[in-house]
Amino acid sequence: MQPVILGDDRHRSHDPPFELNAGQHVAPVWEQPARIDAIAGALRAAGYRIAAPEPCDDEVLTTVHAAAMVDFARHGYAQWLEAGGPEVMIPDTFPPPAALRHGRCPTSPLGAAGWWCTDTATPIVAGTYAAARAGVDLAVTGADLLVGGTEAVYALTRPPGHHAGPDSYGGFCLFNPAAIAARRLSEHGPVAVLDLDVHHGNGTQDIFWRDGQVLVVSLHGDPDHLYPFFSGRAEERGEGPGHGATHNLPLPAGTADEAYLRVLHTAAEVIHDHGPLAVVVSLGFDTSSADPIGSMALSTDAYLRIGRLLRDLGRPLLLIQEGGYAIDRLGDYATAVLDGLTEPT
Ligand code: SP5
Ligand code: ZN
Repeated sequence: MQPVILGDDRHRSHDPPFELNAGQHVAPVWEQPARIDAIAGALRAAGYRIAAPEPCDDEVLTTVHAAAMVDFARHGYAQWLEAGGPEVMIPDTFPPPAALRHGRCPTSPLGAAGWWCTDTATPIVAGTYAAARAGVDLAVTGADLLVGGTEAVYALTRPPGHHAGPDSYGGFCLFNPAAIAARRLSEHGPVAVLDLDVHHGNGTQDIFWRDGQVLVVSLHGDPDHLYPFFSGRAEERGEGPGHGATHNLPLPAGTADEAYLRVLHTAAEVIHDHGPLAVVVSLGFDTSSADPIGSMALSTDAYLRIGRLLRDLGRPLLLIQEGGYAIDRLGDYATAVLDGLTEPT
């Protein structure tokens, strides 16, 4: 299969000067424009052309995110500035569980960020909305290409998305392009999301928790040692009509190629049994041994083997870029996945 690559330079407008990790000022940030520029550069050098997305309507945002959260994403930063907030919007106050039961988003723009945001490592700056919105255009264009018969699309989204949920954002993510694409594809039949980022895709899990049409299968570092800490355990299986359509495969720190590929094969069987008309892959490269914030130890060869396994699923594929922070390695990983995908069987 010959994949279509989609990219959009608007990702560069999300360029925060620092983030807070464990209360510490961290600069440069992990999730930076050079990540996607590195991947795009390597793909061009390998002979791929990168196509622009079609703009999609704002309505797609509320197919997975609450309207009030979308409102906050669009206007919250300007209101924060007007209220005297600094150039980088990072909340310092978060609602405790009791407040979530009886509470609502405060009217203070300085308090609102803590209502929606789950951590201090996801700074919002003037260009964040535009970049995240461009990522949604990429994902929706990709979904529509699959519906039109394209076999494989790779969307170079940034910021990433799989930690953004129905009514929360965080983990470097504002909107969830993979979830938006999966929901759109699910109008046509069953869909699978395969989340390969090293961090559990808590946002995607929450979005499809009660949705039996969209299978969510995730391989990730065990949340007992890795972000997002509070979800991603094997006993989380979905609820109501979605019961059994969530599959978490947490892996120990140090997991390397053979163990990872073995578990990925079982994930492929689960996907096969669901009979999806398309598979959306949340593709993180933070599973690599070189990643500065991951917990696993995959080699470049593992990404080639992942590409072959995705090809062997035999379904239309939409790859959405998620994490991966070893910037000088990302181009090799991305080309390795595409090499595996395009290799003749
Ligand atoms: C999409 C994605 O990969 N999001 C990951 C969000 C992780 N946020 C927490 C970052 C904490 C980094 N801690 C660094 C420890 C280095 N030893
Ligand atoms: Zn990640």
